[in-house]
Amino acid sequence: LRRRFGACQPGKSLPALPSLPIIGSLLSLKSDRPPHIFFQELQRKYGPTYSLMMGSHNVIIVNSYQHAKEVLIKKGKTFAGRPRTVTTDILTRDGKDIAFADYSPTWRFHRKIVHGALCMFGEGTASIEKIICREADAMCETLGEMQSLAVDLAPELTRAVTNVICSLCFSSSYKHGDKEFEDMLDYSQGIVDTVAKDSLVDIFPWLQIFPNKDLRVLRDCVSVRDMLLQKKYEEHKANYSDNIQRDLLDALLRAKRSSENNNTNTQDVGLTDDHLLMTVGDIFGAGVETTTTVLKWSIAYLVHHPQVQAKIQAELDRKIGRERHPQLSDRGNLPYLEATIREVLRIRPVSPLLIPHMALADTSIGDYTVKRGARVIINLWSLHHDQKEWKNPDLFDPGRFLDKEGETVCCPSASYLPFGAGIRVCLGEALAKMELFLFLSWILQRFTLDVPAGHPLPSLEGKFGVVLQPQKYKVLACLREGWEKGQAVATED
Ligand code: HEM
Ligand code: PLO
Repeated sequence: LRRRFGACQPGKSLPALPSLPIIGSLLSLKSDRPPHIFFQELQRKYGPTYSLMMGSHNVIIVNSYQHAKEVLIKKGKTFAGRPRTVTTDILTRDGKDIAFADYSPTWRFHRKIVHGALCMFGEGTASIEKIICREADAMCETLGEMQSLAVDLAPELTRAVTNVICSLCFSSSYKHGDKEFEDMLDYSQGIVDTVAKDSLVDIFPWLQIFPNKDLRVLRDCVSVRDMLLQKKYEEHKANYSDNIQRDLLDALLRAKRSSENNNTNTQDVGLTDDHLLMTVGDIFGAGVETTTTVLKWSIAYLVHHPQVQAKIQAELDRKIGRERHPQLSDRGNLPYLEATIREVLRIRPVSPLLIPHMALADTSIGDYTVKRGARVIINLWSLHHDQKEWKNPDLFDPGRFLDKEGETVCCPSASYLPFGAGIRVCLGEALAKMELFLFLSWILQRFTLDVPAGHPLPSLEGKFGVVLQPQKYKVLACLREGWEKGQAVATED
């Protein structure tokens, strides 16, 4: 019968970790190592793709780029689902956002609106460049005031990045010392520390009935965040006009109003207040935490590798000089800086396990059978540290992303997906790349970053969570020699 209907051969079963009823493979998963490194090590015993049980859920771990691309690109639609978990449900009012929402018409619709709104500000349009440069300028001013002091740059980097996304989402920004900004820093760190860490409640939802400190912190932080989002939403509703679209929230409001006017059932596409709030919440949260994290990693690596910093500065001096500030159109002219950003995204991926995917139908990965409902974790850490693909993968070497002459940026391996790929690819890739380029070029044109005397070098060990964050560290930002005299003139609006 199978032959007659041309059905494919039944596939092989995936190598599997031992598993017990109820607890699944929990006993084999006990490790002091963070999950991305532990999953990478398990390859030695089970091969690059294997399965395990988290409670009653079948989870497939993919450690090779061949299988990763099959999941994300070739069979992208089949694997576009997202599993629901206790913690992400708390964050997103049961999956009413984009990143943690399952594949559905509502998800597609919201993704499309946000994509359209981000393109409106996107590359090529002057507005986004102006916004980022305004923040870069303010940040450099503040760094100048902190000269020769050992400082944690994180709050200033976060404020600059937050103001960019705040301008895009809400047309607002924060001043130094703003109380709302301080509250935002606190709740966001609380969320990063507790959400989607594959903690026990996500594996065994029934554990919610017991008091759980992490879950309490998460609920408290989410409620502070929701109040802030609600406030922005009310302000926008009060000042809304069909004729002007100021920002992303206006774009969402316009879509909601136009479907109401056309008598479409707004519930069908999920244009409820909850969906709108959770969608901006996603973009705001992703916009702040990811880019800030990469800037922190970049500075940590630059302090470890002063020769890389000097090479970027030489390139900046040669191609831009000191009479003007870097701008987006310089991007193609600064290959060493571009290669450094790529190398930071390789060696410390923001999202080392991406966000879990879920099979929406019975399918396969390579020769292996995969059942509908299986969760698939792409271990980006393994892809980016694969010995077969990268020479000395643990070495920080921007040169690996340059051709022999050192003039053109290239990608030496296909095992590189810092933003994911396929229909769930990152929505903010273009924005993040513009920000990283502009912030780093502005800082390095003017300052040299160093370890303060008596302080240790920044730790390069990441803190695993929904984003892989560096630990806190202090640096010295010293104005470069001669900068005071040859200071770039502020660009006219
Ligand atoms: C998803 C990386 C910045 C918005 C993702 C994913 C990765 C990623 C790996 C998951 C893909 C998957 O599950 O297959 C990064 C990196 C960034 C960055 C490395 C910075 C360097 C941003 C920014 C925004 C953003 C600035 C917002 C403007 C999103 C959204 C999703 C996402 C909404 C969910 C997409 C979906 O599930 O359909 N990102 N991201 N990201 N990112 Fe980013
Ligand atoms: C960061 C903390 C915020 O308070 C809420 C938030 C929303 C969207 C999340 C983001 C957090 C972390 C990074 C995520 C992003 C969606 C896509 C992005 C997971 C939890 C990545 C890198 O995949």
